[in-house]
Amino acid sequence: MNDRTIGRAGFLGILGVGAVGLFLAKDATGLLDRAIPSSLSAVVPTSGWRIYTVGSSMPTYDPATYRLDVTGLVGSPVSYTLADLKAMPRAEQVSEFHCVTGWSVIGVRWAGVRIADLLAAAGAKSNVAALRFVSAESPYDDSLTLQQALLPDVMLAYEMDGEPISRPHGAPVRLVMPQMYGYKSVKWVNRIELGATVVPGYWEQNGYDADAWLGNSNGFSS
Ligand SMILES: Nc1nc2c(c(=O)[nH]1)N[C@H]1C(S)=C(S)[C@@H](COP(=O)(O)O)O[C@H]1N2
Ligand SMILES: [Mo]
Repeated sequence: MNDRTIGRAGFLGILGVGAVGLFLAKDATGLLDRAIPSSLSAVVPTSGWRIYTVGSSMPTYDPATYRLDVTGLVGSPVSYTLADLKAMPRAEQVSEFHCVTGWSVIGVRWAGVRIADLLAAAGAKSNVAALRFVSAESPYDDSLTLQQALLPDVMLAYEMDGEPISRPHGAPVRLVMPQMYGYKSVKWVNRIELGATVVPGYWEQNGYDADAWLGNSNGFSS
């Protein structure tokens, strides 16, 4: 098993070794210690991306066939190409990314579409209270409340560090939710379902908190 194809067992396995890693981390990552919430610094064993999937292969982006469908509480379902998404107001940010297993990446540059702009374009109904982000990598999905999705640093990103999002990182679009653990940041998003209630996501069905706030959810103890 390697990080590129790490699955559910790998995720849970890494949780097991996290406690060992933290003893190495304390002195080695002074920079990280300062950059992340102090409650997190003790459990950061490394820095740098690890590529996660729950399936055995990564979805392939084909510009000719890719669509982002917005369904549910919307006037009528809409379907966007990547070009359509890029024609919406462009947002940029630099944010941190923290996986619940203990690794972090700071200073990630993202560009993409704010959820508010997407909802406006799609004609979302006023009774939308939750958004379910569905991955082309079945069965991965996760949801946010409307309030969470409208936080100013949440976006549907199509660029990372100045380049189109690569296939391992979720091409062509992934969710970015920096204030929650990485499992909320669904890769290879191809459908957003607008609903009235939050639907428990892939990892929530495995015991993780739906409200996966950094340092304030069950990520450490489970
Ligand atoms: N489709 C999909 N999205 C996913 C995951 C996954 O396995 N499949 N893993 C999540 C987790 S647990 C983390 S920490 C991040 C990791 O992002 P990266 O693979 O770009 O490093 O993606 C999240 N989004
Ligand atoms: Mo994660």
